[in-house]
Amino acid sequence: MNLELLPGEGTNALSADAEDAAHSHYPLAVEYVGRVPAFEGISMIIVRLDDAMVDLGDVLLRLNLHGMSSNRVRIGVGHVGGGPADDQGAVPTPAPATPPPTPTPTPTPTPKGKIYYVNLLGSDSNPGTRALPFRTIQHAADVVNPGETVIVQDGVYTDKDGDGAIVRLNRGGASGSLVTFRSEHRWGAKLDGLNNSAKQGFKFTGSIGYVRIEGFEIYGMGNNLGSAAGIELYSGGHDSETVGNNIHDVGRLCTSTTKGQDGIFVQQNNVLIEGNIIHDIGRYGPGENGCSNPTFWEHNDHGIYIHTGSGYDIRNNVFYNHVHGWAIHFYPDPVTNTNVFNNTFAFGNPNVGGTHIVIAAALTNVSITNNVFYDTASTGKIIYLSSPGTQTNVLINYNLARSATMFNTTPPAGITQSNNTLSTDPLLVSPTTSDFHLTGSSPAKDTATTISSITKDFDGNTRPQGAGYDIGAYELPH
Ligand SMILES: [Ca+2]
Ligand SMILES: [Ca+2]
Repeated sequence: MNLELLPGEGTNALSADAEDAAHSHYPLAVEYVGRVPAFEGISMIIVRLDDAMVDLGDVLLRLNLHGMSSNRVRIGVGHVGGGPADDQGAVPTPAPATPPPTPTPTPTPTPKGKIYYVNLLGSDSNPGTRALPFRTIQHAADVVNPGETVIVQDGVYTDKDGDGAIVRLNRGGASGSLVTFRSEHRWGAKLDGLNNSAKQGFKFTGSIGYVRIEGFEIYGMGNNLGSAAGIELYSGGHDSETVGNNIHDVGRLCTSTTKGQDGIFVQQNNVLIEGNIIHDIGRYGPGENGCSNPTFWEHNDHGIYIHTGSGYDIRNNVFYNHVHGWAIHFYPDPVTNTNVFNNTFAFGNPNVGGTHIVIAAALTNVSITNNVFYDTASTGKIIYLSSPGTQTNVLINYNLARSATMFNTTPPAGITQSNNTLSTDPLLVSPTTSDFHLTGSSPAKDTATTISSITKDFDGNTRPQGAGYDIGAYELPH
């Protein structure tokens, strides 16, 4: 078809749907868009038919881009015939004089195996199809197998069985066959802890791993007497991925527990944390919402609490308002082989010198690179060193910060700083309203060091654009 995408747009700019004879509508995933070689201005699109579309006969299919829709085309699914009447004015598509060659698209990873659906109007005695979905994510978690996907449809999900976790993950995937839990629409499926009734949103158990958690809004967890987390990888969770989630308002209560209230708690190896937004974590301070005499409110609750482990890849995340702890907390045991790449941090902890990251553990082979640190003034620090122990091959480079000073104290040997730009406003769109995109004149534009493994930004736009990679979670233009 003939279409024009704006710079940076891809499949995310397109949507498709189909209608069957019963006038049921099916949203279709657009999996590929690309140019047809040798045919100027003609693009090819691949859409995935919905799982529920079994032997429907004819359906009418259309594509939508920039608020416009194509004419609908008739295709047969399972068999030819039947289907809704043609749209008014429809004419048969003439065969092209020269059939275009069939291009070979870039393969898109597709879910292997079965897809289950969860919907607030479903039932856990259903088979979990789109037509007959489950009611609880927990039930899906109790039956899912390696390589299978759970699609959670829009709505607010709570801890129905009252065991403290909204979803207790008992069954994992395997190498090359992740179990995937995905919100059908980004942040449309919400895990609500109901004002600190639940302690965890997703809680890994046993020694399972290889699970991907994608696109959820997770909030409201808290624990007056112990720890709480939006996603907890304490027991289990190795080789897992948390991608594109909005995790906020965890531990918003008055407590004196020593235990952390965290966005993500992790002590498992090989974990990808990408494209999440994590904000407003932690307990009330004195006088906040009537809270009197809390303890540990200055620095116990964190965006990502890394207890120990190896192989963390923390990239393209946005952190803000971590004022009762740090956006990233390395404590207490060793962490190795970890990258903190292209994140945006805003509003460091005013109780600990305005810092965003604490290093209170021995780190080996850790890079903190291409991050934006935004604060309202240049007086705060960026990284807090608290009895950090032996540091080995820790590289802090190509970061851009409003602050004038990287550390609260002289860093130990083993920490190398290079090419950081301090005392420089990153010129974000509107930090006070939580819009941390870059403005066109931002000094973050095109000044990152190239990390070619990072091909997208927080919004899913392709990196790089323009003359080079941008620092922080966002690439211009947006
Ligand atoms: Ca539960
Ligand atoms: Ca750029």
